[in-house]
Amino acid sequence: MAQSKQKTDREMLLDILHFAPGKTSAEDLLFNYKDVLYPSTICSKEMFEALETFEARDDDLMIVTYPKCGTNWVIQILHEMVSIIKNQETVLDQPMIEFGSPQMLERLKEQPSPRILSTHLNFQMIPKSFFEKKTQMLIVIRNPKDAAISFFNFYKNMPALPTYESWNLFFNDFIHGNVCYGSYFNYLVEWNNHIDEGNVMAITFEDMKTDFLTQLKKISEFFGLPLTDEQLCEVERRTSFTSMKQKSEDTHGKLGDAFFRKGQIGDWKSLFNEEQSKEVDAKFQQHLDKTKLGDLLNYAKYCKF
Ligand code: PPS
Repeated sequence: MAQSKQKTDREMLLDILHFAPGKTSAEDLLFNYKDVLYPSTICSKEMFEALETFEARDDDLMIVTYPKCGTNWVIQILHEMVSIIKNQETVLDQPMIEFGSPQMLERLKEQPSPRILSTHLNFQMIPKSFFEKKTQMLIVIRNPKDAAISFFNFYKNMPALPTYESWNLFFNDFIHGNVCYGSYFNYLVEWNNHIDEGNVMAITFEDMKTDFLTQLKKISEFFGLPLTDEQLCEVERRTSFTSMKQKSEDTHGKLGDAFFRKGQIGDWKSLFNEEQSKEVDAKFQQHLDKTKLGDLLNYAKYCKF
């Protein structure tokens, strides 16, 4: 009898997210760790404690993002770059480092280099060994208004997250940091304080959308993945939104449409009212205006009605 293929840790976690017991209460689906909310189906205190002694490598390729800012896009880009360089298909088999059980971290130790790792954890929660080893870390940021809209839709379409009855209710939690992984603004402020330490580079979702090849070149140089212009064009083709959405059932199973929704800049204008827009403007002004990450976001261009 044909044996069914054993699922990877990543596939098992996608199943957990998809088959979560439906839209139960926020209390069931989220838990609080050090004053930040996390999805309880895939994150745990046990895992966060195990992560404190996680052993990073100096040749890991690490992606750090606040949710909904382009994580899966950049993961795919790095997979394509590494598979072109190694001249072999690489499999998307690695969940975010904070998902699942400590046994998954044990299995990660066996993975050959370069490991493509990612996390939504805030700066304080990132295992110290990444800084000790001077691992290259790429932070991908996106304007807060589109990130909020993307997050709202993700909550709606993800069985493992509570559903909000309205955008207004979600907005209220987003602006106060009462969503998974906490405050968008705290996340960026903390990283902004450390952006010049260690081997960190920041890029934006918006620059990737508007000047993709230049960003691909920056990413390949940052991670020391030398690619010809022709190979970069191949990566560009394989990681366009259309191409990734088409492959999403293979890469993300039944949750493909939840992860690859619209992939646009400016969708926030469809749901934000003027008052909400001004509230985000004020937060930006208070926390990020004239900071390195704030400047990189080009707020005036992407966040004004
Ligand atoms: S998650 O769940 O936090 O890991 O989500 P994340 O992958 O960080 O972000 C999801 C948003 O990124 C969009 N996306 C893309 N946009 C353009 N091109 C490509 N290739 C691409 N891949 C993913 C995805 O559609 C989500 O944004 P929205 O606005 O919801 O469409």
